[in-house]
Amino acid sequence: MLENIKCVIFDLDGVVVDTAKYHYLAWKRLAEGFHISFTEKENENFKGVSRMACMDIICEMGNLKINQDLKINLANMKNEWYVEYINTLDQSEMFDNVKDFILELKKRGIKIALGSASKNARFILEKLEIKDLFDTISDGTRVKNAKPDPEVFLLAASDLNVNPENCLVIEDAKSGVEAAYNGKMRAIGIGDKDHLSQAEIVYSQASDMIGLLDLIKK
Ligand code: B16
Ligand code: MG
Repeated sequence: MLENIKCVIFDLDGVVVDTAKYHYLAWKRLAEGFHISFTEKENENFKGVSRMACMDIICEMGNLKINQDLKINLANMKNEWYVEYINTLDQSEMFDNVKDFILELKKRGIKIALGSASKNARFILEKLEIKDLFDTISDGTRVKNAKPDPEVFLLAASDLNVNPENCLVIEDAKSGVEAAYNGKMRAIGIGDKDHLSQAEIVYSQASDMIGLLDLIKK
């Protein structure tokens, strides 16, 4: 049983929508411009990781010695491509059951928050036409410290005046699960059981989170 849950905090990429494939295409385009091979395997390390931290990984992979200004320009370029790719995003790309799950939680009086590293989170929620379902949006535009630092989740809890121990985080990234625990919150994982072994429950697919309705108690 998941008792005393007053707020559910959703990660975005990998939990609400599969934007990872678009991040992948944009990073791949940048990496291959520097003759760095970039496959879905490398992309796994980019999930839940902030844009500039991803840029640092690209530099390490290609042994690129470039200054901070150029790094920022390249990360901006990647973002322009990414935004171009997600420009046609719509509700059909949301994971199944997520909207119904949110609606049912709201009916039960449980607060809904977003806790995402992305600076494009609001744009994506607007595209998916679900922005208004969120009681607060804590994202990469509002925090300094990347997951596993709990800042993004603690900010959501403080926006809603809910104690961290009454928050349940749903995350697809290991660093996100760690961030939840670092913030004294509870955590559910979406993805690979071995990779997310710290989480209280791990569902292999986002659509399975609907099963939490039988377990969550306010
Ligand atoms: P942006 P999440 C994360 O979203 C993505 O998983 C990660 O791949 C991306 O680099 C990061 O957002 C920053 O995104 O470039 O749009 O600011 O999983 O925390 O919702
Ligand atoms: Mg994620």
